[in-house]
Amino acid sequence: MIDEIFDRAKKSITKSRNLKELDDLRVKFLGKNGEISNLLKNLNKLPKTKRSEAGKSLNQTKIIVDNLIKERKKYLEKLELENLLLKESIDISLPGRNFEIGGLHPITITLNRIQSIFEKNNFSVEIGPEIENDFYNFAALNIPSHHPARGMHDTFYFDSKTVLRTHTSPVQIRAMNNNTPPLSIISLGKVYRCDSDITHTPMFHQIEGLVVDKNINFSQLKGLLIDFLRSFFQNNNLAVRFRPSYFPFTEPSAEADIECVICNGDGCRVCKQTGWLEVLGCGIVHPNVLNVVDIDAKEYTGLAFGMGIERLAMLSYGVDDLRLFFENDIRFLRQFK
Ligand code: 2U9
Repeated sequence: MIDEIFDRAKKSITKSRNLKELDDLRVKFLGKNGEISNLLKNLNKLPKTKRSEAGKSLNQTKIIVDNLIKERKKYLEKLELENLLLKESIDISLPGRNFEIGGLHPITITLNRIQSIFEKNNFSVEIGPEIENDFYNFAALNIPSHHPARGMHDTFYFDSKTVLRTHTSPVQIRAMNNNTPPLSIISLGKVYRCDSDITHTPMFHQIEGLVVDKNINFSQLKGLLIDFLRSFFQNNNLAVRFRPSYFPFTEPSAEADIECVICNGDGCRVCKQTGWLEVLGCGIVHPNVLNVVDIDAKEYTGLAFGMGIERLAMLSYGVDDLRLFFENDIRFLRQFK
């Protein structure tokens, strides 16, 4: 009987295919109610003379079956680990999953392009704080309180003296305070105005330039700006015209138009059938502004200009809706890579 059990146990242990099957066999043969354990329990039913020998042989069989199970367990564990490793292995020779490389925002690209054109002409870049005080944002720029020109700038106030800068001009005041002329600088960055509709956003980007030197005049300012506009719009024959204008910080002041880059001056929706597009403002720095920074306005002249980056980006890329720059729809941005 014990031999028959042993044979069956051995065969089924050798045939077991996984740890679960093997454990079932352990319970079947060696468990509390297993076949071998039951025989051991029933030893007392044998005649006394046979009990000892049968007990010995049963115990030996039990040990052998236990060892067979342990060996098989080791083997099956190894097999299961190998299968797992095989299943989890990755083919490192497969090509990687593509990921999209980001690009610069069109406003950043435009800022960088403008900056590099001015840097080639020996302008250096100044940056300054976006939170300004009344003095730097207004008073130093010939815009005292209650001056009607304050109405030109819809200002975000923190308190009666602290504002979000409405232009980058305060940066140039600081630069004149910290340097002695001659100087050629540009300031660029974010500016804020409390204004929001289809053509205005509460935050936009500006670039302003300032040249302070002796014996310079409006002709040089015009030449500088015409060269810049032709370089930026990549057209050496681009027509540019200057119209008189008013800014509190420059006198005389002008605005510059270029021939419409959409219709080449023929008249279209973008240029409102005029053939011209306004692109910047400029002028000779007002003597009051030079006086504030202790520069003698009789000896020195300041040439100043300013432009909105979003407008230049729209015209150079043919974008007809300002809001596209702020929505950051990836399908729009992807086109500028
Ligand atoms: C100092 C003195 C003078 C900067 C200037 C403009 C004219 C101008 C506008 C263009 C479009 C602002 O972004 S916009 O709305 N700017 O028209 N800016 S002259 O004049 C200065 C700057 C600093 C010390």
